[in-house]
Amino acid sequence: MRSFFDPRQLAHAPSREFHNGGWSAYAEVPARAEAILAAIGGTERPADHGETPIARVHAAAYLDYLKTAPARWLADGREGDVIGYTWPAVRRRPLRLDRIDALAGWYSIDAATPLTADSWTSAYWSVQSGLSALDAVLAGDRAAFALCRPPGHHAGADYCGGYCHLNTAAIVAQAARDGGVARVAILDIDYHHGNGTQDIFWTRGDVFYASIHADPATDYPFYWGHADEAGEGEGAGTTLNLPLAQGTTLAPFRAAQARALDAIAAFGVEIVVVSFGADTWEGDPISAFRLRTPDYAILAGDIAARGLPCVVLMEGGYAVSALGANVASFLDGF
Ligand code: SP5
Ligand code: ZN
Repeated sequence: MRSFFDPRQLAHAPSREFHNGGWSAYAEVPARAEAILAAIGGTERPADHGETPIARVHAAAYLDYLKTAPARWLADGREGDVIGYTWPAVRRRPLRLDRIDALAGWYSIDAATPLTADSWTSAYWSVQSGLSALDAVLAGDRAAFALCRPPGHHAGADYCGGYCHLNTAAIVAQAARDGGVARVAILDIDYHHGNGTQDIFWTRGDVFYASIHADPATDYPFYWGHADEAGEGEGAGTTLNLPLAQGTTLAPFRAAQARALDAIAAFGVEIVVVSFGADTWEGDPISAFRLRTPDYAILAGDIAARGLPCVVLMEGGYAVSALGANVASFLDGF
């Protein structure tokens, strides 16, 4: 399977994140990508598709914020990484302020996604890796892998969150649509609900979003991913949320994935974008499912057996010591 990665994806390295009432070391570290690279062998450098496919999904003002906020933060006398501390509960009115703290809250959903001067560059190349994997699949490959880092599925059209800045799964799905693919599905099997992806396609009838994740009653991102969220308008019925309890093992996860794949098959798609997180592993430091390393090959085999071309994108997975083996197991399963 062809795999894509650009070394510029390593540059983004915030020092810390704020969650559960205190500071922790940032979990989404560059060493994650290095561990995956060591386990899967060679990757190719992605082609540069420019900003046009990114701007098909993300708001221009948000892209400008990602590029300029770190310098503005320092110019305004702050230290370290850009991080918000106050958020508009509902964004009813347009943003009318130009203060960096207001921007940081406006364009984020949490305090666990700090921006550094390198965040834009790393996120940009993470997207390019995803788009190059799509190119391989559009050219006829059955599956291709993008070692996306930073990840993407928590990022919405105009906000970052959950270690994500640009939503590569959404950008790849939109690029497939723009390339003539009539119907696309996104299968999200990261431990966390992909609230950003869901939000981007919430009212869209051409992109199906199915997610298996920890019940938002117990896990981030809390406000999204409940079983009754199914899309609205033209998107009514094109979102499928399958939350599972902490402690979930292979059998119930596999059954939920079969349900998601049945729904995707019924929708009649030509391409599946897989948002793959290895934070479902039993030893993940911030998660609580109990999948084992060989389980990933079984889950990937079930996906491949459906016979649909797959663009596999890396999302989460924070146990660096096991991450390479877990990703290799998943890719071997194809
Ligand atoms: C892409 C992805 O996997 N993003 C995950 C973002 C999760 N951020 C919030 C982490 C909250 C961790 N709570 C840990 C409890 C450990 N006992
Ligand atoms: Zn996750």
